[in-house]
Amino acid sequence: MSFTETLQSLTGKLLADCTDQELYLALLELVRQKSADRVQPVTGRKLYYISAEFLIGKLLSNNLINLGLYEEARDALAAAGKRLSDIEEVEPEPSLGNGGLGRLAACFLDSLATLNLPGDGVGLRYHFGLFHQSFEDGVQNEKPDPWLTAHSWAEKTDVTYPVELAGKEYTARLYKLAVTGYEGRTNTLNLFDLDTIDESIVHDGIAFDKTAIDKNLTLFLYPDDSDEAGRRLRVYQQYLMVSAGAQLILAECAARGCNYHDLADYAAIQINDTHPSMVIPELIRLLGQRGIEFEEAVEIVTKTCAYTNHTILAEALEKWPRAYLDAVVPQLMPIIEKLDALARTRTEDESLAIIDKDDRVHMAHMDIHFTHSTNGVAALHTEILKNSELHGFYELYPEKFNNKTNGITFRRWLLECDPRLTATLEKHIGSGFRKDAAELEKLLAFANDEAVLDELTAVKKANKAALADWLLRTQKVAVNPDAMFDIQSKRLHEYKRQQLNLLYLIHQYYEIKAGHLPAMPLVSIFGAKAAPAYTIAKDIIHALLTLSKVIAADPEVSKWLQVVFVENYNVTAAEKLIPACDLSEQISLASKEASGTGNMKFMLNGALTLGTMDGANVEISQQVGEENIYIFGQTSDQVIHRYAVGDYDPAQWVEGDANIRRAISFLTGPEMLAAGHAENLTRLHHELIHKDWFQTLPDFNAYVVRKGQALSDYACDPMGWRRKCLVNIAKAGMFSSDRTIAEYDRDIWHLGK
Ligand code: 26Y
Repeated sequence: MSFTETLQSLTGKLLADCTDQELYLALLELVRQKSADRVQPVTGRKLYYISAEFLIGKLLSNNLINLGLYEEARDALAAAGKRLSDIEEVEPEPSLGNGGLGRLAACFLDSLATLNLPGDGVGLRYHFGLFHQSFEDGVQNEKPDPWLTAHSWAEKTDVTYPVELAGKEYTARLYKLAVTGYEGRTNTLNLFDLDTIDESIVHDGIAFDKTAIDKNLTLFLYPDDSDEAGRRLRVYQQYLMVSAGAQLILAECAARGCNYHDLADYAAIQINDTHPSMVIPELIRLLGQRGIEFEEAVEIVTKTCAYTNHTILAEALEKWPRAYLDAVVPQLMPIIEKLDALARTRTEDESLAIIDKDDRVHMAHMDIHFTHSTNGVAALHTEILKNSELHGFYELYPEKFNNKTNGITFRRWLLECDPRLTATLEKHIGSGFRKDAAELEKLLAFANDEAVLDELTAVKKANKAALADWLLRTQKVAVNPDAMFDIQSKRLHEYKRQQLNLLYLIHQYYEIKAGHLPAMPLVSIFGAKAAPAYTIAKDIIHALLTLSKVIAADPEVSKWLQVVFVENYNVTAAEKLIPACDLSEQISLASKEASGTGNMKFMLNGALTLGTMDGANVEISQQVGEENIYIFGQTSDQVIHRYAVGDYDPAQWVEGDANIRRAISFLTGPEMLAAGHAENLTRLHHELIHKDWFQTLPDFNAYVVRKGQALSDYACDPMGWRRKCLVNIAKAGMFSSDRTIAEYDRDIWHLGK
């Protein structure tokens, strides 16, 4: 049967007569059948990647590419007058993650299946993923973001497990979502849910009654935990995930012949940050029920589990008040106490204990004591863990610490989102890079080939035109496609320093007014969601939206400068923005961004990075060489030192620097107050002058200079710029998640053996 005939047999109609919705469902069904053919039996050790977030994004195109059906589907549809891109729009995005950590988990699943490794995900089937963001009157508004339509990728199963929460029994039901690999096997993302969830209890945006656990437990992905009831609900969610997950793991291993004593020969469990940490005491409890004594259970679990740390921000290292755990998971507390006592026999250092003197349970401490591996997610991050944040643990267990620099799947972040670049690359270096990303280096042979450089420029130009169309259609803004496209897209957080970019834009506004024109026009594009309760983050969004209005209303400035804030930044929007970027903003305060993965996506798509020596930017800079990246600002050592001395006073920087003073004062000046809200602007102004916890002001001048350099290189030395872009693409191979997963497997998991 031809592809067209297969699809027609699924829809029962001629393709030309089908709606996009009907075609979407037929393709979904076809992908289901084809991916089922690639399920493989498991032998030896299998990975379970447990994570509260899997930010998988839309799946149709990704699955078609991985199954080798993309071109056929596109052409069959085109022959019937249909466009695959229209059909993609029918699919709702499953936004089951907040940002980098969740997207990393999704990239890892893709690479595991591509490398033919047995590795499944374990998580939760949230009914609403991360909230839908809209801007009203310059302010972020949150609404639920449904993705579970009648036909969803996640299929209901008959498998259920009992889970006891606060002394009451609930039934966790398993849903399975097929994970395809590129020319590889099909693995599974296991998602748990309750049958009793009631979507109708959501009111006024994303508010809901937080006490009715049977109705709300998996209603939402948690965007933050700013209130007590919300934090308690997180504990409920976490335990549902790990208890059902641990039961699934034990059942699968037993079915393959495991007698539980040899669990580590059947399973490797990766704990993605501290959210799934309760899997450690839960497994010990379940092994106990199966007749294994505490001491042996601890050994088995330590051999089976490994932990990844994704942050050094103290507020994100989970510490649960013992009272919460006593209330929600009383069955775990005696085990956690025994683990605490055991840990105390290994060290006298009170700061390494699991339960501290204020009766808080340190989840990361439990992970490090009772797993065999602790890894950071970029070289600098791991060094900071070893030398400062987790130094005491490093002294106790040096052999447990290792680095696994993050990566991204090139199937989604190159083949799918940038077909033009993919085709150009294939024309010159063949298609080997699809499976072996290191082959991108072959492109270096063309670094001085003007024809190839011109082709790459034409690709970027076409991608920018496509983004301009999309912005016009979805955001109702027109942008100048001949300007430099400068993009900062990531969660809104003070440490990521969107406010530094804001101050730069105000600075440029003044410079242009004073007749100091930039080397070329700049379109500065933002995409970011702020946690609903994160006041200052929302104030930064407001300031950017207000500045955007002020500039747009000023013809003198708007010829040179435009600020665009894209609504509802998500994976789908990222796939539009990234291929069209010239300059990638990676400007976190050095030492604060564990790795970053957006930085890798932009680089791979031929953008140059303007960044600090933070996270994986350090490794990007090593790969491309300092002449092919725009680095500025304090080093992590300088930042850590400034925090240690504790004498940073932003007011002094404001006093001592006329440019800083001018930019900050503008926030509460007449133009901004006329266009925005005094409350938000005044609060941000006050925060920057009196706190500036993430040291924006010491990096301000270096940032202005470096960004000016990038603009003038782009405008005045186009050949030089294009060569730098080529080097960035060619050197992106090391940031493939295939490389990352191969390293996890080599050093930690040893799958299939
Ligand atoms: C405790 C709870 C509120 C919480 C929820 C989500 C805490 C943290 C997170 C998410 C963290 C996260 O996304 N971290 C990012 O992980 C990426 C993948 O390793 C890194 O690239 C990125 O630098 C890091 O910020």
